[in-house]
Amino acid sequence: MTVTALDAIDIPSFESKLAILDTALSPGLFARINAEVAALIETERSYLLTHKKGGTVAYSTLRERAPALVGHYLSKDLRQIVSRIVGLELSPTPLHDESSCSVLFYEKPGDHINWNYDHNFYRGRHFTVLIPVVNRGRDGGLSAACLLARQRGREVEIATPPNRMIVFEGAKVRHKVTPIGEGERRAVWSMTYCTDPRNSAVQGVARRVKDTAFFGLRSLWT
Ligand SMILES: O=C(O)CCC(=O)C(=O)O
Repeated sequence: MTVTALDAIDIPSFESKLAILDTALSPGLFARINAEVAALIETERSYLLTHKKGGTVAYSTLRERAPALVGHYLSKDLRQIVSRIVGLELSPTPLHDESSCSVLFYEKPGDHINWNYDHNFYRGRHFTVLIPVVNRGRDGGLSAACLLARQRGREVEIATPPNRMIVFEGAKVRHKVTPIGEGERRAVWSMTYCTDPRNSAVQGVARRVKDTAFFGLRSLWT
């Protein structure tokens, strides 16, 4: 078993459409994934004015360069854990969706993501899973970047130390990431799962337009 064993997990409540597991992966698997992320030097920096500043490595690149990470996204182990947390049977989202499995890099001062929902381009309900891989401040602690979520009319701060797992329904939970500071680095592995990953023609076009903004023109023909 590469993840924390399902039986050993105290399944957190998903009542607020957001749940946290303190340890996502076994130490051995986390070390392999950490090494793959460290090797992803060519990040694709995207600047979406007022929305996002930071780099994103797309699913198609990860499939070539991060086999442990992609293998784990597609594994039964992880899918079962996330399904148990949300209380629904989930599948990975399709290979042609660049957001299905990606790594977000925050590496220059000011890199951040503004308040957003993760739009759902599928027939079923759609869930986001985050596993922070790197989160390093200048003093050896965590970076200044905070993941904030709107919960019951309040902003809740969610700590993102490496190897935590945050599961939320991104289309319903508004969230943002505050800027990192000078000399800091944060890398977050982001995945999506869905109860029904089919989409209509209109949803397919909307997904391509979104991927083009985040991942570049190649998304138009994937
Ligand atoms: O970097 C993070 O903590 C996740 C950010 C994210 O998924 C988002 O804001 O849409």
